[in-house]
Amino acid sequence: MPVPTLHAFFDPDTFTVTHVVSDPATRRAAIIDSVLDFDAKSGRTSHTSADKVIDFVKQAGLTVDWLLETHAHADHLSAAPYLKEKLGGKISIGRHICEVQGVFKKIFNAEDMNTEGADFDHLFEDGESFKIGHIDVRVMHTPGHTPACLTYVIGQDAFVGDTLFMPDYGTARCDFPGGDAATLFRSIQKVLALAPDTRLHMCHDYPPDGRAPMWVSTVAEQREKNIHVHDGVTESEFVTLRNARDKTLSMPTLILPAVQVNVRAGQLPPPEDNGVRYLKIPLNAL
Ligand SMILES: N[C@@H](CCC(=O)N[C@@H](CS)C(=O)NCC(=O)O)C(=O)O
Ligand SMILES: [Fe+2]
Repeated sequence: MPVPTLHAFFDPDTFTVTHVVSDPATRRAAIIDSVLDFDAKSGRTSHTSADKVIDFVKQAGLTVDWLLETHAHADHLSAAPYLKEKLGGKISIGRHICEVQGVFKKIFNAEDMNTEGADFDHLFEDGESFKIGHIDVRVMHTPGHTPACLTYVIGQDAFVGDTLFMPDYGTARCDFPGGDAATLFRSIQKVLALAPDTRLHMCHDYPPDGRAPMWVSTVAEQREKNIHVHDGVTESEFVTLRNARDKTLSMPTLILPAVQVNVRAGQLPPPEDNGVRYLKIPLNAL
C-alpha cells in the first residue's frame, strides 16, 4: 500500500495535535482534529491555528477530501466548518456521536440540536473503510474516553484520538458523560493488538517536566512503557487507577463552550434575533 505523507500541528493553548494525512500520488488529503481558537475571556473565536493548516495545504497543493474528528472534543472547538468553507472536505465522526448529541441536547436544553448526526457529512461505522486518494483507511471504534471515539488506521500509522497519550503520560480520562474506564481499557487493547511497529499518533500531548511536545509512539513502546497500560496491567488495576486519577481532575477549561459546538459538527449555535450567537453555560449540570 502507498505510504501516506504526514504533517502535524501542535496547539500550545489546548495541547492538541492536528494531523494532515495525504497521498503523495494523488495529493488528496484528510485533516484530523482541527482547532478553532477561542478566547473564553472575551468570547472571541479566531483562526490563527486553522490558517496555519490552510497555508500548509495550499502550499503542498493538496485537495482535502476529509475533515475527520476522532471524537467530540471537550477541550477545544473544532475548526472543521471553517476548513470546509476554505478547503472543502466531508466533516466526519463516529456513528455513536448520536448518543453524545442526545446527552448534551438535554444538558444544554438545545432544541435546535440534531441528535441523528445530521450536522456531519458522514458517520463512520466500526470497521468501515474509506480512501484518501489511493490510500486505505480503516475505522476502529475505540470508546471509553467518550462513547463515539474512533481510531483511524492507515497502514503502519494509527491516529488514536484520546485513547492513549505518550507513554510517560498514560491514557485519556473517562469521567465525561458516557465515559467508562473498563471500556477504554478494552479499546486500548484493540489498539495495542496492532502490529508492534505501528506508529501511534496522539491527539494530545501534555508534556511533563518541561519536555518538548511529542505525539508519535509505537505499539511496542506503549506496551513496554505506558505508565497506565503497559503489558501486565489488568483491566481492574487500570479501572482503579483511572477512576482515582479522574477524581483529582477538574473539568477542561473549555468543556462547556467546546461540546455544544463540537456536537454540532463545529458549527456555532444559531444566532438569536439580534444576529448574535450565544454559548450556554448550564449551572450545576456537570
Ligand atoms: N487542563 C486541560 C485538561 C484537558 C483534559 O482534560 N484532557 C483530556 C482529553 S480531552 C484528558 O484525557 N486528560 C487526561 C488526564 O489528564 O489524565 C484543559 O483544561 O483543557
Ligand atoms: Fe478528548
